[in-house]
Formats: sequence, structure tokens, C-alpha cells
Amino acid sequence: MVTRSEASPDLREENGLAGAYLAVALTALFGGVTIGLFQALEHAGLNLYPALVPVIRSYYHGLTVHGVLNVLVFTTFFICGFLPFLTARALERPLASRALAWVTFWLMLGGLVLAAVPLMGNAASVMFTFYPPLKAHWAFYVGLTLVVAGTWLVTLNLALTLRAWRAGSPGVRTPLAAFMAMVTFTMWTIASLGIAAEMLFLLIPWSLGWLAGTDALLARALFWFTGHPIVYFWLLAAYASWYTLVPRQAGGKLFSDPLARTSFILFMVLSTPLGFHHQYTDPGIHEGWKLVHAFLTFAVFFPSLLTFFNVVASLESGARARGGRGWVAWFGKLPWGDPSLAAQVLAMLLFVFGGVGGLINASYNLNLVVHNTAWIPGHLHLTVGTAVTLSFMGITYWLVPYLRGRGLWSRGLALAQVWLWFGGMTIFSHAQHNLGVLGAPRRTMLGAAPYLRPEWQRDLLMTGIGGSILFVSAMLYFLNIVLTLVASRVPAPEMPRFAEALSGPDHAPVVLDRWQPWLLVAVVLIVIAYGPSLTRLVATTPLTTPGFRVW
Ligand code: HAS
Ligand code: CU
Repeated sequence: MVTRSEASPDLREENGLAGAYLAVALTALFGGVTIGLFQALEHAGLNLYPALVPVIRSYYHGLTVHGVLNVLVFTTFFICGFLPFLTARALERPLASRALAWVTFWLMLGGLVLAAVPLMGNAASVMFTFYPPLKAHWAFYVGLTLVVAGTWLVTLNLALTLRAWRAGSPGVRTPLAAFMAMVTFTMWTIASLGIAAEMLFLLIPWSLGWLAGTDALLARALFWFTGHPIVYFWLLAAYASWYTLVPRQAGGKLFSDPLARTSFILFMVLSTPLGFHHQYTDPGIHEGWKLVHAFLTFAVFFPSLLTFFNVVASLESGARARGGRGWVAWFGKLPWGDPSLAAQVLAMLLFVFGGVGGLINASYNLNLVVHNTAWIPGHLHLTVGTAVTLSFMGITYWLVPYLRGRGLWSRGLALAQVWLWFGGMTIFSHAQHNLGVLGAPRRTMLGAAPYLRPEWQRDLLMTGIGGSILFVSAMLYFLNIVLTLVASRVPAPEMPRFAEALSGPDHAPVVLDRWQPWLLVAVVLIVIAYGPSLTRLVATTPLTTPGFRVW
């Protein structure tokens, strides 16, 4: 395992690249979370949207910007910056092609700007899932497609880098962080074929007027082909930090390197063939195939359970090394004064509830109770909104100071921020889950709904309170980051070193370092799970649905 404490000077270019991606990611997050405040307040009965005109024209315009900026832009740009950065450190070598890396960045930024024009101009208020027949301006679809194409170039660059490294290090196990980055991008590249097909064959020609109509069901099936595994694209970047850096930040060692590799391989194989769990209520897909996807969803729960076990055991090794005792009490001995560590452990804690909720969503019959209710935003704010976002914030608490060459402006402020996120999200997500069970719909301007029920009132208020706390937390975060960039006088920190493993990579069977067998299994599973349904949908699609602009 590579345990290197400082960047060799020749990785400065990789630092710059990571910094560029981070700048875009954090700008998106700033916009996204700011609008989140208005969503939450609207639910609590305080509609401030009229004051936002003409920047944000309606609740639904705001909700779309909130979703797109947070879950599509922030996550993607963060990951494309962070994982290549980690790979270069783990392999102790530059990316195979820096020129390609910069071309990729500019391509993605160009795509983002293209998509942002209609998005901000209220010409693409179609939510982050952009289901047709809602019809956005073509630039929105083309822009997002360019961003996706950019991510494929990141995959290419990582693969070339790994190949160059392997040529110079025959017989050596791929360092864990580089392995995880490569698995994440490989999984994502396979998974993103669905959205690419939806864009290229349905949405782009339709929005340009080349196709008269569209097909909502086929589009949704292609969307969720990507839309489910994209959540693991986000999650695995956080997992990479939990596995390769957090154990050492906690003062301990990674419990098992082979188990960590097993978990990632399982994600590569199992992430994609289960998107129908978002479409249990869609007509036109056979129940039998939906059930297959339900079972496969239970299967992909397993690598997260492996992660739970492995990460908790690693944290425990750190806490015990720091004098922790008892079965549970050791937890208090973690270095809670380190905001980077605290953020990520709190993210893990809330993720337990996000995971349990996910299992409820995946259970075919229970899904009928929660589908399209506020329960789902309750779930997604624990997962992508906390497990991922709070972890990414925790990562930036060392990454931004490291890249800037100045220490974090205030640790105390960062700790307050992290706990406020934890508390605010606990209140917010609990209220959203409750509302869902009580039948409140998601994606609805509830303050204007004539069917508002009295028993929703308490949880609507709690949504507003939780959301406001989250907003305060986010603003403290940005304040600290900006002050770190411009005003900090604290000496620059080192990058946290990669964790050693109690059971190291040499204990892993060689097959875990091979790619072909796993890729083959992944493709076969996808063909089985999606082949028949997609073939039938494509063969029978009438492409007759007209587009709507309902906003
Ligand atoms: Fe999900 C809907 C099922 C995970 C995100 N999900 C969504 C949507 C989003 C989303 C954004 O089956 C909404 C999409 C939309 O707009 O329509 N989800 C699951 C399942 C999992 C799951 C089974 N989801 C995620 C993750 C996400 C995410 C991760 C983002 C990053 N989800 C669904 C389903 C739907 C859905 C249905 C559709 C619902 C509908 O009807 O629309 C699983 O992967 C979860 C596994 C997780 C665990 C937890 C492991 C815990 C760990 C932490 C350990 C460390 C600790 C340290 C605790 C098994 C690894 C503490 C120390 C101690 C001492 C304890
Ligand atoms: Cu899913």
C-alpha cells in the first residue's frame, strides 16, 4: 500500500485539475443549497418565490435548479476532480495525458454552460429526471450529454494511467485508491449508456423537431438504466475516502483490503441491472422483470453491508488505539475534533437510515406506499444529501487547504457546520419520511395544494426548520472555505496518508485484480435483466407523444 505524505512536485498539474473541478462543483452546490432553503420554507407555509422573480420564476423552476445543481453538477464535477487526484497520488505518477484531462474539463464545463442557459432561463424546468413528455430546450439535453461524454474521457485517462503504471510495476497489486477510482468510472461508463441512448435517440432529435413525438415509457426505462447506478457513482467516491483515508484519519487501519475490493467488484457487477425498482408503478413492463430487478436490488445491498462491517471495524481499530474501550463506548474515542473525520462518520451514521429506507423502497409491495411521496426526498437527502454530500464536505476540509497551501480557516466553525448538517438533516429527513407515509406527494408546491391535510402540518413545519438549519450549515461551510482561500494564516496541511490495512492487498485473490471476468458478468447480467424488456419497448415504440411545456 502506498503511504506517501506529500505531493511530489510533478503532481502540481493534477492539483490544479482537481482545483478546477472543485471550483465548479462547489459553485454548483452553493446555488443548489441556497434554493433548497426556499423549497423547505415553502413547505412550511412561507412562500418566498415571488421575491425571487425574475431569477427563479416559480417553485418548479427552483426545484429543477436545486436538483440539477446538487445531484448532477456538484456530484459529477467533484468526483471527476477527486478520483483522478487520488489515483495520481496512489500510483505516484501523473495522469497518462494531462492534455486530455484539460480538454475533458473544458468539454464538461462547456456542456454545463450550454445546459445552464435554458436551465436558468426557465426553458428546462423539467426536474433533474427530465421525464418526457415534459420538453426542455435542446441545449439542456445537448449540454448534459457533453458532460456525460466528458466523464467517459476521464475513464479513458484513468485506464491509460493504470496501464502505464502496470507496465512499470508488473505483479504488484493495484493500490486500493486507484483500483476504487477505476472501478467507479468503469461502472459509471457502462451505466451511462442508457442516458446517452435516451439523449441521442429520443430527447435531442425530439427537442430539435426532427422527431414528431416521443415515448415516455421507453425514455424512463433508459433514464433509470443510468439513474439508479448514478447513485453508486456518487456513493463510491465517498466510499473510496471511507476505505482509503478515513481509517488513518481515525488513527487506525483499514480492517480488510480484500473485502474492500470485493465490495467494489460487486458494485461494478450489480449496480446497473436493477433500474426497474424506480418503475414498479409504470405500466408496460412485465411484473416478472420488475421482480427480477427487486431481487437484484437486494443483492446490491450486500456490498454496502460489507462496507458497513469493514468501515466500522476500521474505525474501531482507530478508536481502540486511542484508548477506546467497551463494545460501543469506543465510538466516543474517535478524533471527533477533526472536522474532516467527524463529517464523514456522521455521514455514515445517517446513511444507515438511508440504507434501511432504500430496502423499503426496493420491496416491491412497500414501494407502492412510498412511491412518489415525500418519503423519497426523505430517502435521497440521507443518501446523496448526506452520505455523499457531507462526506464530500469532509474531504474538502483537507483537500481545499491542501490545494490552496493554507490551513483551514477555522476548525471550530467546521465542526459546528458538520453537526448542524447532521442535526438539520435528522429533522428534515424524518419529517419528509413521515409526510410520505401520511400520503403527501413529492415534487409538489404543497403550500398551494388545496388538499393539504391537517395531520401534515407538524411535519411541514419541521421540514422548514430542518431545511433552514441545513441552509445555515451550508453557509458556514462556504464561509469557511472562502476564508481559507483568501484569509487563512494557518500553515498548510499535508494530505492525509492512505491507510494501511490489517489484512493487506496480498491476501486478496488475484482474480480481484482482473477486469475481464467481472466486466463479462456485468454485461451478461445487464443483458438478462434489461434485454427482453428494452427490445420489446424499442420494437413497439410508437413515438407519438407530443411534448408539453406545463410551466
Ligand atoms: Fe436509493 C430512490 C433503493 C441507496 C439515491 N435513491 C432514490 C432516489 C435517489 C436515491 C436520488 O428500490 C430518488 C430518485 C428519484 O428522484 O426518483 N437506494 C435504494 C437501495 C439502496 C439505495 C436499496 N439511493 C441509495 C444511495 C443513493 C440513493 C446510496 C445516493 C447516493 N432508492 C431505492 C429505490 C428507489 C430509490 C427502490 C425508488 C423509490 C421510488 O419509488 O421512487 C442501497 O444501496 C442502500 C444500501 C446502504 C446500506 C447502509 C450501509 C451503511 C454504511 C455506513 C457504515 C458506518 C457506520 C459508522 C454506520 C446497507 C456503509 C457508525 C459506527 C457504528 C458504531 C454503528
Ligand atoms: Cu435506485
